[in-house]
Amino acid sequence: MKPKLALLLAVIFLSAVFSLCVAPGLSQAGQIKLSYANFPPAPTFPCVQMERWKTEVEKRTNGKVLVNTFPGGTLLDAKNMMDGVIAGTADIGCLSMAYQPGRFMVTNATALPFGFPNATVASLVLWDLYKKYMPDEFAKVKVITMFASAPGNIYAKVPVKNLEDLKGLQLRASGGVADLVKALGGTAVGMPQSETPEALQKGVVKGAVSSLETLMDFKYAELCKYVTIINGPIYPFAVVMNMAKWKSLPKDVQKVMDDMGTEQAEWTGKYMDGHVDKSLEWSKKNHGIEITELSEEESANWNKLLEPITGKWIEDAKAKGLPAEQIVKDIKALNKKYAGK
Ligand code: DTR
Repeated sequence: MKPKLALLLAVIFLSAVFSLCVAPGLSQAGQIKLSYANFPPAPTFPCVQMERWKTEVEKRTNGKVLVNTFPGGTLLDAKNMMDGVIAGTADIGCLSMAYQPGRFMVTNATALPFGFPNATVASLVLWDLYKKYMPDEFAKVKVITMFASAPGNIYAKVPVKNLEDLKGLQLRASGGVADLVKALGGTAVGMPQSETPEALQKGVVKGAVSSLETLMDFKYAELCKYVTIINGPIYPFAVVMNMAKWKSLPKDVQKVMDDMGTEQAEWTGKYMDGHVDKSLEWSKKNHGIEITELSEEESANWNKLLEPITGKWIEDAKAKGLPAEQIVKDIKALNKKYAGK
């Protein structure tokens, strides 16, 4: 064999051996890979918090854990998130409890009209509530963290300045927010956030009630020029991990994740609150949205209509054997505690 050819063959052989044995060893020896599914598009806040968690976990475990993220419903979508994680289709998943209000009764109590001032406070309240009650509906998974959207407000293709404007108006809303729309005389159309852009485009709904960062992140401000500030209910979210996967993790990795629960809830709330402000600026500047603040009198009328909602939830929750009044009391007390900080 010619020396040049022999050298070439040796190089090919050695690089094959390196890539088969050594290279994977460098990046993968003992490395734990976790898949993390999310339902809305990558730039939206549930996915931004997912990327932040991924980065922090990878850093704090010194690369022992690698998290592969799947935004935009590419692995699991909004409605099969919980069951998909239980089944192990994804190791981790982020879900909005409002899309299955009967299933997540305790944590969805945070979507009653409590008047949370912002997402940071609501997220900390939700996380504490979960830790106190550890509700059965999460028994099959490990809960990594919880967080909330900012308070929901109305945005629509038509102005909503009073209850008359709201009568029969089709607004996209789920869970506790849907109860609010119904109580005010509007027509609530339930669907995940990820299906809302098409529904607005096609005119299936005339607007929606959700946190206002969506005006920018989903470009709703292009279609919905009218915003009515009601400081309505939040949407609660949970990040859950397949239980068998959790149990298979080394103790030091579990500790990193457990230590991040509260921090991640607060980080997400703060990110969300800052993002709402940016979104409003962007929407005013680029799409000339009109913002309506209700008069005190109008506001009082609206609030009266909302009063029965909590009573009805208490009845339903009691029928399911839950300490409903105590849960409501706890949420109010926690709201005070964190809002006062
Ligand atoms: N579950 C929610 C809350 C929400 C607010 N912003 C976003 C962005 C992406 C997904 C969900 C959300 C809702 O359905 O409105």
